Amino acid sequence: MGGTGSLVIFLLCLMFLLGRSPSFASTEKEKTLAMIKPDGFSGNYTAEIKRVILKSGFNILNEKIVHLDEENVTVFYAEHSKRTFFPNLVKYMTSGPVVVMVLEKVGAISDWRALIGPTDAQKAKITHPDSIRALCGLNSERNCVHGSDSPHSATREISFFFGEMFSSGESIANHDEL
Ligand code: FUP
Repeated sequence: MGGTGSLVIFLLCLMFLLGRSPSFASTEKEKTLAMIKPDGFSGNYTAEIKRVILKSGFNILNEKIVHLDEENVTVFYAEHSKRTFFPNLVKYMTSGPVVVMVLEKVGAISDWRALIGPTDAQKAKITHPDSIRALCGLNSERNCVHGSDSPHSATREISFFFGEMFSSGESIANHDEL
């Protein structure tokens, strides 16, 4: 067998040993949690944001409107609970209803993060003018939308909203104006 044949066999063995199949792994659909925060919802940005979502090739698998309380926000943003901005974040996130959606597509997590833009909406308006946060966010606190930042967060956040906890959330299908 020639050098090329040996190389192919070596690479196949390596892929097998690593338990990977590059040609399939990158085409697997992924789910992420998207949220339209209180200012996005009350500012009537929901329809526009959903248009962008669908135009960008995501499927919206599930969606509903919920009004978070302080305990919900404390659990959802647990990693930030010791930060100085946390009390304001709780106030803002409980100030009105939010829309939560499960989005699905290949590369959903990073694609949705790219669409929403940087955390600080003020910076987004300069560096990412086409992003959703540039469209409807105000600053690093009131930044209009949320997106899971990793597969682990996506699993946790989807189950947070679409597990038992918020089974009483209103289906968005009841809101024709959206
Ligand atoms: P992101 O992943 O882009 O939502 O950003 P972070 O996880 O860093 O922050 C989560 C949320 O904390 C932000 F969406 C808003 C809030 N926050 C503030 O209020 N002030 C800050 O300086 C940073 C974040």
